[in-house]
Amino acid sequence: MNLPLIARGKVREVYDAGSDRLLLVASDRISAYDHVLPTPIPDKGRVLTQLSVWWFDQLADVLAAHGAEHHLLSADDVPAEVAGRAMLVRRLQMAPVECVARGYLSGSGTVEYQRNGAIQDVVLPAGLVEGSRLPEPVYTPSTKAEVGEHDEAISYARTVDLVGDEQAAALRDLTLALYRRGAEIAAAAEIVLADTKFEFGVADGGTLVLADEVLTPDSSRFWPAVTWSPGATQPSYDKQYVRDWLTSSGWDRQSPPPELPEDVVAATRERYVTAYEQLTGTPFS
Ligand code: Q0Q
Repeated sequence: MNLPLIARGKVREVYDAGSDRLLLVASDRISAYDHVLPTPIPDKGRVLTQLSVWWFDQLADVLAAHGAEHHLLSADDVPAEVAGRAMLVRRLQMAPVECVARGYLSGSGTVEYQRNGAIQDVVLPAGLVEGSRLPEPVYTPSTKAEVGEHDEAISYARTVDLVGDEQAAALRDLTLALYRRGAEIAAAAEIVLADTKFEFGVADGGTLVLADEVLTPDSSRFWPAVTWSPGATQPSYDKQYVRDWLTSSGWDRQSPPPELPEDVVAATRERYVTAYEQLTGTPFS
């Protein structure tokens, strides 16, 4: 593709598409335990791109109710070599805040809760365990780390320092509203949307614009509802086969990761396709 590369993440790239547009391209790469694995998952890029496209439509009324927009221009008008796995989007001034909403206690959130009885500046009731559903979804912003680094949790007050009172409140309120709608739709598809990360840009005049990928298994924790059981680490809807095989392979999580066996690749591809079909109610093609 002869577009200038602007940024390359673990599993995605951003290209300059000219006249204030970008091309977001999702690869078939998969990451686990902070490593990009050498074995691609066929169609992962297409499934996650088509899922974002579907979510932009599903969330349009929530965005409108908050005077916000989204950045998608087209998922069809893209170069043939990335057909189905690229989005032509509006180039935005990105807000310097990763907008995370959590509906369940997990990962770093659980560690922090066990230490402080709170997640960032939100005090939580006693007795919660790994996987517990939170009484209300919690907004836990972080700063954008350099590529390859981990995002750093920040307080709501810090977001006010970064973007001002009004935009900080708008980011929080919109993040929670979008998460609630997403969690509601996911629940109907027997998927627990445990948490998610949104990125927003700002259009001329200060309008918030939902950007990046949206409510995918790469930007969110998806758990199968049928196995949800607080008190232990929940199985990942999409990555559990990969994680379990990597653990069984004896990989030390430091050296370059091993190739995945075909059956793990096929089962993982099936998880992505099934998530798409369960959520959207339409066959993936
Ligand atoms: C923008 N990214 C993400 C990224 C590496 C994606 C820049 N509409 C936009 C967007 C979007 N989306 C971005 N910048 C300006 N306008 C998004 C984090 C990073 C690979 C893929 N980077």
